[in-house]
Amino acid sequence: MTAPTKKASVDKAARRKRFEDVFPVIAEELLGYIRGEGMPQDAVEWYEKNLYANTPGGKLNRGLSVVDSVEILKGSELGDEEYLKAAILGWCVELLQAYFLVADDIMDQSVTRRGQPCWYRQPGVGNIAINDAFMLEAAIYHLLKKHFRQQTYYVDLLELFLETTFQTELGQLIDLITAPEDSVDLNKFSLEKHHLIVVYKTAFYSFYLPVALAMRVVGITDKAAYDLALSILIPLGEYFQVQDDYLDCYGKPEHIGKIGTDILDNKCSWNINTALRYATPAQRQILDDNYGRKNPESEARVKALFSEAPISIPERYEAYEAEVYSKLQGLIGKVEEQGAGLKREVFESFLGKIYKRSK
Ligand code: GPP
Ligand code: MG
Ligand code: MG
Ligand code: MG
Repeated sequence: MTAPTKKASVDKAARRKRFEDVFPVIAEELLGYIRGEGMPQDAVEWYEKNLYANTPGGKLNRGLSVVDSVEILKGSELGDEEYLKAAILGWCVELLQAYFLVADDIMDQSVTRRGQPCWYRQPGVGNIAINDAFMLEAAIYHLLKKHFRQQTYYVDLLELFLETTFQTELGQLIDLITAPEDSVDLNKFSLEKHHLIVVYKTAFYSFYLPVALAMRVVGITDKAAYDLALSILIPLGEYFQVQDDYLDCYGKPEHIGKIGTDILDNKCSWNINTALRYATPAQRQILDDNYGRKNPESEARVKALFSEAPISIPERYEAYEAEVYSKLQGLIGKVEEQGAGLKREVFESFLGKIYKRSK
């Protein structure tokens, strides 16, 4: 992949801006609705703060991918009305993400998100964040009904959101129960377990959902096309979550906007599974004694060990990234010959958004 040209990065900023400009329209619809229900002013203001603090402000890869995929699959620029429809669906994916992150940060006891204190840690929020997460999710179905009720594919959109939500919750469940806070047992971890966790907790909603929504919008109904999309987007999503796991330890908080908690939280992450595979018996003992312990000294000991030979996480990550990139290129290269009406650019565009990311 070559470095983006100046024009490409200007285009990228303009695309992002156009998408971001739709958010206030959506927020106003939601706020107008609750005002119309006679909700008091402080409730309207609370929902407004919740929506703005948690929905925009991220990388927007998922939301932008809906718009980009609709455009690529249609093969022409979108008119204003078509653009708005695609962008609303994109924002629905971002609302789903906001809902998950608000809840995930409570469950993971995280400290910061997107460079700010996590929502549940903001003054006066606390446990109300649980209800706020539900209200971010509810926004999705309100918007879908308002804007897509008349479309023949309305039920398909509903099913996509509902099914991927269930899949993500299953992933979150196995993520959490594989990482009990009070009993660390590294024998419970494996790269196979990790694969299952990340496919369910991340890949379906972050990768398959945006593309499948776009496919519905442009009228693709053939099941084979959805299966083909899934066969590429699931490994792409797995790669993305491996990056997330790696950056939890090796990313800079000022880049990733959050402080990693995976070691303290006893998470079945890519780093620990890779470390377990290559650790010497002495290193394994250090991991057994320090991983998942709620103190900064143990966390620092594990972090240091991750970089030591023969564990060497940074080198192994670099090798993994090169290998998975060429495997994904191979899969993407064969998309059009399958004759399912898909275009390889949909997947190239998504891969381009995440390849070698540092945030
Ligand atoms: C990412 O895990 C997965 C999610 C955010 C899905 C959460 C699902 C729910 C049903 C709440 P992560 O904890 O590694 O993400 P991060 O590193 O961003 O905290
Ligand atoms: Mg989590
Ligand atoms: Mg988390
Ligand atoms: Mg993480």
